[in-house]
Amino acid sequence: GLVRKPANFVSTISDDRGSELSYAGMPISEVFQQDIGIGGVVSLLWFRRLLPKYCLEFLEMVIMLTADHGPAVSGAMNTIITTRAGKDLISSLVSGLLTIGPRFGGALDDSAREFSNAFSKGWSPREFVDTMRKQNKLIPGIGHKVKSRNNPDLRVEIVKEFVKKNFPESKMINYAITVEDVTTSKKDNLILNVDGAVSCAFIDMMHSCGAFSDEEIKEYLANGVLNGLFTLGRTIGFIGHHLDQKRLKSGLYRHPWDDITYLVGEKL
Ligand code: Q5B
Repeated sequence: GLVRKPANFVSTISDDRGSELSYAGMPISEVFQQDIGIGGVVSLLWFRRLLPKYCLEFLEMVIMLTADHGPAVSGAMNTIITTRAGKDLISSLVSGLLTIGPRFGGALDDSAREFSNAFSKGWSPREFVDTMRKQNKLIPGIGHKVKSRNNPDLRVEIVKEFVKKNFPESKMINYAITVEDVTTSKKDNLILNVDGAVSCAFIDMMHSCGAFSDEEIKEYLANGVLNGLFTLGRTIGFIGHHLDQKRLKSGLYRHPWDDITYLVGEKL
């Protein structure tokens, strides 16, 4: 009889073979009939299930509020410089995306891990801060170059407000806020930043919505879903910066000599 050739790939999120494309089993026509939005599409393609409405709104809100933070941040700078060097959209975008990491925009996964670990061990905020200091580690999700207690990051306020209004549970973000009390008592800019607020709120969302087992939550976090969310949002802004520079017909950028300290040949 016929021997079926074993498949080289397994895929579980979408299917384009029939008359209608489907996302996690939901036909594309229904995606629009049910008006599930970008949050719903992320929910289907990343989690293979349609999460409750407030979760979809949360995902969409995060994409909206991480979309851009001006031209001065690392990633936008890289994109702008690459565009001005004459490169195409994809190259400029990728050059910006490659800056997303532990210090800029990509602290979400580490933040989720460290805050969850501290919370599950029952550490007081002070114990958490002291333990991290002893280990010579900065707390991911804490600190900002320009935002501070006196110049609060409104994006973080929006996240906190949303969680308070819509989530059945908010243990992790509440814990993070108490950690922020300890860190800002040392230095005004050691606030809970956008990476930290989103990551802790996201953990609260996953635990409280009833759609995930503890194992699944661990796996999604370990697999980088949170930095993925920031990357998804910020892609909108980086493309915007590329198009902006093209529109402005900006020429090649060269950094001014007087903004570089040259120690060439000097004893350092
Ligand atoms: N100290 C963000 O540093 C920054 C501490 C800390 C304990 C901390 C720093 C940091 C963790 C990574 C993180 C995401 C590099 C930031 C983002 C998106 C963005 C960006 C935008 C957007 C800022 C001065 C003193 C030292 C340090 C202590 C600093 N951070 N202690 N835990 N986390 N955070 N990244 O101001 O005693 O004087 O030696 O790495 O969460 O990327 O808008 O720009 O949307 O695009 O340069 O918002 O906090 O301070 O490193 O000179 O430290 O504070 O130990 O203490 P700064 P440093 P001491 S959101």
